[in-house]
Amino acid sequence: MTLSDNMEMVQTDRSKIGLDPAIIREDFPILNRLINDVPLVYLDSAATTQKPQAVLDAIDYYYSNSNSNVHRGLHQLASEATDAYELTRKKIAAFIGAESTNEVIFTANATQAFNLVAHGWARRHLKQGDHVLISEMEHHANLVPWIVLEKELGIILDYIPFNENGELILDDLNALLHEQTKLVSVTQMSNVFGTINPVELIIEHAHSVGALVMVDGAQSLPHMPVNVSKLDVDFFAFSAHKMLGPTGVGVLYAKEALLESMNPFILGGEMIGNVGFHEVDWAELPHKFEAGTPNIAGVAAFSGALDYLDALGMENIRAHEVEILDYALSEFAKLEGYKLIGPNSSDKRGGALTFIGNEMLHPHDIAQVLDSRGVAIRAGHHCAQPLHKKLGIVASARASFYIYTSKSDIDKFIEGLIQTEKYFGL
Ligand code: C6P
Repeated sequence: MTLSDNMEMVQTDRSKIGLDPAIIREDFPILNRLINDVPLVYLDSAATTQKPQAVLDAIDYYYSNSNSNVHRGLHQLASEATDAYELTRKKIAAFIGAESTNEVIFTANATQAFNLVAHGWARRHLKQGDHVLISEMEHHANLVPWIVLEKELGIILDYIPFNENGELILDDLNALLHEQTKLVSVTQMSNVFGTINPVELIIEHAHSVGALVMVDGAQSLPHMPVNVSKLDVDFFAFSAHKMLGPTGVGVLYAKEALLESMNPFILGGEMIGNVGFHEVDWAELPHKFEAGTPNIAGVAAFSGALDYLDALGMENIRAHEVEILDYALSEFAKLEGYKLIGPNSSDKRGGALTFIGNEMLHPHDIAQVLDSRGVAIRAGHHCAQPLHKKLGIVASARASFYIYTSKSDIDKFIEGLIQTEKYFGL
């Protein structure tokens, strides 16, 4: 049996699971852990999701049976490793609705995908005075590369503002978009507010002035159906580790013609066509953008994650998270000492509940008390400092959900928040 066969087997097994968190949890060994002598309640899936046994097995299977380098060797192991690597590319193309596997570029993470566009596309095609439009709620991955280009290339960075509910203010979109706007780059789901942004509308408006659009799918793709061809998006970035896959694997989707027009970002082996002592040309797509030995085991194992998500169905995943979020929002609303950040209804929000306590209670303190009760949440600026600065705070606390999150997890989280206030005498 080859690694590819093993992946097909994984798919068959996963098709039986249904979307019952109690059953799903059985596939995630780490969820059996005790933290501080109590069962782990993992509410930090927006940072990274836990991995099902299928993905753990795939990593083990790859190293135990097919470990080799890709696209290089002529021996059996090299061809198995290459097949597994390329099979994942095919599955990703189908999962996101790309027209061709040439449009799926493996990177180390979503962050590297943004850097690839900033270096490979923007440095080649933008000049001083061109505008790039992003939003005030962007993660640093979709912010820092543009700030650097503003300083180095003289581009002008404009911002779509957000309102008091953490929603984008799109009334002035037509004024923000003009002939000098060459790129719009926005998140489909905020990692802080959880807001689901109307990227379809933004794409339509941006294209009408000739601007390209990059969408940050790091938080959206794991939680809802996305089809890049239907969206007509030009660039789309995401990370495998936020959707059951291993760390160290990300993807840049881009339309093929754009990739053809871009400079490679990382230079070296595998991405070349011909090299002389003083000249070089590039390999065909997608290899032009994949220099050096990639994370083969991670890519191969990501296949198992995609199968798992496919078997559950992305519509069902979204429906489950809406149910969990509705329950969490209604329980949270009964608490007096905490304030929700972002939209308060699940039709505008993904599976993340972000909040602050009163001024006596730092988000780090909340996270620490919850941790002592086995509840893992994230506290900090979540790599979105400008967003927090606009809110006049330095940090917030965030509980984020996924397919294995149950209402009983939410009960323990809410009980933890009540106990936190008692602990600090509030
Ligand atoms: N957000 C969070 O806890 P990387 O680190 O490259 O895999 O993903 C970057 C990234 C880009 N965009 C959005 C919207 C994100 O949420 C993230 C990662 C994590 O919110 C870690 S800061």
